[in-house]
Amino acid sequence: MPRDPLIGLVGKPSSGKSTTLNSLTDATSKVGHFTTIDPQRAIGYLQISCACARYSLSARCKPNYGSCINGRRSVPIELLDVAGLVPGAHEGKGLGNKFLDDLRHADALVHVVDVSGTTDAEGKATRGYDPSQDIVWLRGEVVRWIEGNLMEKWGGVRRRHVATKANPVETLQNQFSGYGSTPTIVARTLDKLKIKEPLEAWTQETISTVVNAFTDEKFPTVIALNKIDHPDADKNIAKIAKMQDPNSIVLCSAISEVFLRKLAKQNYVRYVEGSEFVDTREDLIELREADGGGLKELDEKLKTRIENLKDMVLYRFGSTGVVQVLSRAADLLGLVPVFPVKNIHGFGASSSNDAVFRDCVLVKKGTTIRDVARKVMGDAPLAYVEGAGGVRVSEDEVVEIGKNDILSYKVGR
Ligand SMILES: Nc1nc2c(ncn2[C@@H]2O[C@H](COP(=O)(O)OP(=O)(O)OP(=O)(O)O)[C@@H](O)[C@H]2O)c(=O)[nH]1
Ligand SMILES: [Mg+2]
Repeated sequence: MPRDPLIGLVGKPSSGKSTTLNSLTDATSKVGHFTTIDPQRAIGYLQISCACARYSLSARCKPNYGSCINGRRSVPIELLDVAGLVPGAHEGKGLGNKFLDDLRHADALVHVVDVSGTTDAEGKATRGYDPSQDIVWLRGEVVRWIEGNLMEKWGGVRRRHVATKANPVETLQNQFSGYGSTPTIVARTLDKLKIKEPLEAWTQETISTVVNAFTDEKFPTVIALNKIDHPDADKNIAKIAKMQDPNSIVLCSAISEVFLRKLAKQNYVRYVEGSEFVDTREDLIELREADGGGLKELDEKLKTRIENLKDMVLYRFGSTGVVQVLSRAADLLGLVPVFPVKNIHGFGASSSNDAVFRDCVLVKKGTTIRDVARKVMGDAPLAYVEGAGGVRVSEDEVVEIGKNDILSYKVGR
C-alpha cells in the first residue's frame, strides 16, 4: 500500500527547522539551540488548487481535513523535524548517525539554511558566516552516510551478486530498501548513469557516482533560505542564487510566519496564510469595513513590528515563503491530489445543498487508480471505478492533476 508522503526538514542546529515546522503546523515544537532531540512529526498544510474550482463549487467545498477557501485548498501532509546535523554527522558527530537514520522514510527533504550568516557550521552564534558552505557539506553528509552503509557490506554484496547472477537493480535495491527505495527508483538511477562496467567491477569512484545519483532520486531537496528578514541575508542570497538551480531555492522567514499566524489567531490581524496580505483593524476601517472586521486594537510596539515585517519581508519577497517551501517540495515529488467521492455526479453530495469534495489524498506521480483504491479503501473488493463525467476508468491508469483525479470507487464482487 502506498505510504503517505513524508517531508523531512534537515539543517544544522539553529537554522530554523523547528520554527519552520511550527510555522506550517499548529504544533509547538520547542525552539532553541539543540532543542530537537527526537524526530518530531507534525502535520503541515500543503496548498493546492482544489477540484471544486473546476466546477464552480467552491462555496460548497467542505474538506473533512484541512480547509478550502475559494478553491485554494490546504491538504494535510506529514512533516518530520530532524535534529540539527553538523559536519561529520555521517561519522556519528553530534549524534549524526541517529539523526540521519531518522531521514530514511522521508520522500523529499527541505534543507533549512540560515541565510543570515549569523550561525556557524555548528549552529553557534557568529557574524558573516558564508551559508553557501552549508548546502555543500550537508549534502555531502547525506551521501557519505548512504555510501558508508553500502561500503560496509560491499565485499559480501559483490560476492552474492556474482554467485546469484542477480541484476544490478536487484542487488542495489536490496541494499537501498532501508531508505524506502523502490526498484523503480534504483532503475531510474542506473538508467541515467549508463554505467558500462558490471557491478562486480565497480570502482570506489563508480560507487560514489551511483550513491550520489541515488540520493538525487530518493531525496529530492528544496533549499529553504531562511531568515531573509535579517539585514545580512541579501548578499548571501545573491551568492547562493548563482550557484544553485533556481528551482530548488525558496526564500523564507519562518519566524515572520509564526508571528503573523499567532497575531491572526489572537484576532489582532487578518492574514491570508502564504500571501502578502495582512490587515489590521485600522486598515479594514480605511477599507470601509464596519467595525474593523471585529479585530482588536494594536499597541504601538506591535504596529511597528508589523510595519517592519511588511517592509523587510512581505513587500520585498511577496510572502514569508514558508507555504511556498512545501509547495516546492510537492512539485519536486510530483505529488498529485486525488479526490475520492461517493457520487461522481454530485462530487460526494447526494442533494444540491450538500458539501462536495470532502476527501483529498496526496499520492506520488506514477500512482495508479488501483493504488489509490488500496489507500482509500484498504482491502475492500472493487467492482469498478468511475471518473469525472461518470465514465468507467481502468484501474491500471495513472492518476494525474486534472486527469483521473476525481474518482468514485464502487465496492462489490
Ligand atoms: N531572524 C530570524 N530568526 C529565526 C527565523 N527562524 C528561526 N529563527 C531563530 O533561530 C533560532 C533557532 O531556531 P530553531 O527553529 O530552534 O532552529 P532548529 O533548526 O530547530 O535548531 P535545532 O533544533 O537546535 O537543530 C531561534 O532563536 C529562532 O527564533 C527567521 O526566519 N528569522
Ligand atoms: Mg529544532
